[in-house]
This record gives sequence, C-alpha cells and structure tokens, in this order.
Amino acid sequence: MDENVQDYLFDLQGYLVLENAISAEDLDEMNRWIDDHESYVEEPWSANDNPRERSRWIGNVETHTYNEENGVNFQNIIEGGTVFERLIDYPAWIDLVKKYIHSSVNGLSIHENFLNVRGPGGYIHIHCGGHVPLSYLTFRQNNTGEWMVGQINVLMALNDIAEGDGPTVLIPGSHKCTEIHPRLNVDGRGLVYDGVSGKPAGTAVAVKEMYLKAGDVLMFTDAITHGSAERTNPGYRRTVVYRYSPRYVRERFNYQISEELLGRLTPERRTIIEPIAPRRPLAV
Ligand SMILES: O=C(O)CCC(=O)C(=O)O
Ligand SMILES: [Fe+2]
Repeated sequence: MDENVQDYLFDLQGYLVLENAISAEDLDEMNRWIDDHESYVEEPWSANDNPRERSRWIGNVETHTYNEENGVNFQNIIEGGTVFERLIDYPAWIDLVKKYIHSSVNGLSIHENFLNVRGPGGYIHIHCGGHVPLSYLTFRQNNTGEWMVGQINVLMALNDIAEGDGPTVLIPGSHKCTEIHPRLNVDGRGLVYDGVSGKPAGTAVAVKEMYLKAGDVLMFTDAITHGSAERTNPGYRRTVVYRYSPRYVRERFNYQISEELLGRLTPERRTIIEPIAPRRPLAV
C-alpha cells in the first residue's frame, strides 16, 4: 500500500490490516505447536488450591487467562520455538511498528507476547478508548503531531476468523474519541475495561467485526475501543499477539528471559527483548 495512504488510514482508523503477512511455513510451524500442546488447551490448569499458582509451564512458556471466557493464553511464547523468535522483528510489520512508535527516539520493546486459543462461548469484554488516561495509550505528540504511539498490538490470525468464529471487534477512530463508550460509562466515570456487563464486546454499540484469513495481521493502537465477539461456531480460534511499546514500558509479567534464548537472539531481536541490559557489579 502507498505509504501516505497507509499513514492516513492508521491515523484515521487506529488500525491496519496486513493481508498475507505471515509465510505459509511459519503459519504451519505455529499451528503444529498448538497441535502438539492440545492437552494444555484441554487442561490448562494444575490442581493448586491457590488460583494464582494454577498455571502450567511448558519450559518458559506459561498458561494464563485474564478471564476464563478469554480462552487459554500461552504467555511468553517467544520462548516456545524459533518461529516465535522470528516474529519479534517480522519484516511484514516491524518497520511500521518502528515508525509509529517513533523508535528512533523511544526505542522499542515488547510489553506482552502470547498465543491465544479460544473455543465456543469464548470472548473478550470491551475495553480502552480515547477517554482512558493510561500512559501507554498515547497516539501522537500533541504539540508537533509526530507519531508517538504508546502501544501497538500485532494480532496474527493462525486460522481463518470469520462470522461466528469470535472475531476481534473494534471501533474505528475511537482512539481519538473524547466521549466515553456507553458500555464503559459508569455514572460518567470512564472504565478502562468492562468488568461489569458480562457481555461480549461484539454486542456493544458501533463495533466492527474484523474478519481475517490465516496469515493476516490486524495491527492496532491499544487506545482503540476493542474486544472480541463471542465464538458461536465449534472449534478453536488461534491467534498470537505481540504488543510493541517504547523501551520504557516494562514487560507485563516481568518474565525473566532464559540464557538460552538470549544467547540465540540476533542483536536486533535482543535489543527489542532486552532494551536495557541488566547492570550488576563485576564478578570477582
Ligand atoms: O482476542 C481478541 O480478539 C482481542 C485481543 C485484545 O483485546 C488485545 O489484543 O488487546
Ligand atoms: Fe485488548
């Protein structure tokens, strides 16, 4: 797409769809990873009495969910194999992400990375929007108008996502909306996340369902009002999400990167995963 058109659309809508962004080989490798770990989708949790310690670990990858209906997140998936390392600076989106985050001054990091598998009845509540005063939901420098996007979500479709499959929903342009979305409005107070209605984001006013083919990528500012529709079809929706931010934003769960992965990463990838090297006294 012509760069001016792309910039205009990202500014106006707050999202872009990159069709056919992921190679067939890489898609196959990720889908095979899920097939190989099906038992974790069936049984994501251990029997621990403490709900915070119920997760299961696959090496350095951890099972997780924000709410049961969101499905299973395989957090820290960059530790899951070389294909997930390639995604860190994937050619289809890395230059766009760098431009919009303005990495020449802000650097670049990944705030959260996970693979999500979501079955029938699964969905996400509506969240975010232009009304939210979260520091990483910036979009442009107010004074000069330069790009200064605080978080870009790169959501990768690993299988086709059509009507009934629980597509991501978003409200185009809502990253600039001052009014609070009605479902996030509690007596004039704006919520970040709808933890009250118990309804899928797909039923909220003004949302657009984003249909994707396997290999397509939906790239959106986290400031946009979004969520997902309920999956009503049988089977599972498979996605990967990498959230890019300036280097000042911490990794969401503070996963400690394994020495093995750090040793394998190219210098470019290592700078994204560990933008500020740990500083310790010299060993004596
Ligand atoms: O799962 C979805 O479709 C939406 C994901 C989402 O809310 C996010 O990546 O920030
Ligand atoms: Fe989100």
